[in-house]
Amino acid sequence: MKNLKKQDSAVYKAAMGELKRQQEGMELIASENYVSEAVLEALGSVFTNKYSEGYPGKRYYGGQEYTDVVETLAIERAKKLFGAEHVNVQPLSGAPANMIAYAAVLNPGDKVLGMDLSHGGHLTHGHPVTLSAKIYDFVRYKTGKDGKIDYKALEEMAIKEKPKMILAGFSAYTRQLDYKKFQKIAKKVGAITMIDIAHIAGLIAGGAIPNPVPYFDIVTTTTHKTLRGPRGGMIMCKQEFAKAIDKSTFPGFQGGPHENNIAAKAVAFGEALKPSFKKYAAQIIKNAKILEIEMMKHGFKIMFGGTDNHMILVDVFSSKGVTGKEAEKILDEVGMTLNKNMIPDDPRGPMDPSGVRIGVPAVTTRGMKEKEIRTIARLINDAIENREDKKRIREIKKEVVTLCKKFPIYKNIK
Ligand code: DSN
Repeated sequence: MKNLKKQDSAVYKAAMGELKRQQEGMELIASENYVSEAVLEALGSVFTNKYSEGYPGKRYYGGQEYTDVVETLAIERAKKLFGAEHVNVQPLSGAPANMIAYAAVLNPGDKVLGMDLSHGGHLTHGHPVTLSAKIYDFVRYKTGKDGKIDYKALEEMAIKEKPKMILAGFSAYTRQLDYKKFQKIAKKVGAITMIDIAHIAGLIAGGAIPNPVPYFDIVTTTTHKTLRGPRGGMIMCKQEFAKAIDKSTFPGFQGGPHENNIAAKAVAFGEALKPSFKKYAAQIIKNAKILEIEMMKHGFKIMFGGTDNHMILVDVFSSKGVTGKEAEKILDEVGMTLNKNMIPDDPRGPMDPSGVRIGVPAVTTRGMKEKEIRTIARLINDAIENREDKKRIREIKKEVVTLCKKFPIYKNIK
């Protein structure tokens, strides 16, 4: 960053601070990851200067010979990764991708059956504080006593409510979804199927969990979580929805796509097509399972009966008498970053809930495996149990930094 350093020391200093934080900190936020330096270079490329409203071959402005190349590459690589019939790589992120998808097939007032937020769903799946909830009528399904989605209740609800869309997907649910059941229930009531795979896209691309794309009409995702690409969104769909999705993206919601971001998506998808990404995705699953087992050994209550993906949801309040907010803060102090999270039907509020969500995609990118995950579980437990002991907290922080330095990232950035 030599030009930045010379020209704008304030921004340079902040960027270097963030770099150090990422290098020396243990990133356990389930939705975060470290992109490759090639992805960073594409993001910082001159594509950021270009307006390219429209789609490859059908743009509104001239000078598109290279934007068409990168956007087509991103589309073709995504099609290959997910076996999708149609792909739109222009959505700026996950929340806009979901709004674009709803608007493509729904009318104001239409009913959508989506997952309850405290049971692992997502804000953009119709939480009352969002615009989508003001436009569409969301009704919610939940998990059952065994921690898994209660598909029987979901079916009964679908029959009663007759939604225009059944929406699958989550940001904190940890079990494998039964794609066929969603498809069967939707067929029974004549609903469109949509799934938001933002969290699990990389696991699907790497073949570590089953691919929902054949079973759903519309599939939205972000590209920056397990998929390890730049911050952005994407929509895949069956051919019959292609026109509606493209029109809803542009000109419906967005103007000029961010082609630097699309170039970086193409690079990330190229990486995900390599055999090494399969190994990465498989290791994420192994690491999350070990984390679940180790955390249980340390006396933590794991929600949903365990994990089949990249994260666990832990009820720290009933396990250790510490709230999610307090746990997040104490772990921040030792350099372990995660987020407080509601547990199903949480008796506490969203700003200070009972749980924390812990994900392993970022530490797995660093190369951490089973042995390090055991250490991570021990350090989390140590920090929470010794939260009043300032000396012990300082020692844990040192251990965290030492472990992170053994698995360096971004060695060439300065
Ligand atoms: N903020 C992302 C997450 O943490 O799940 C998605 O909204």
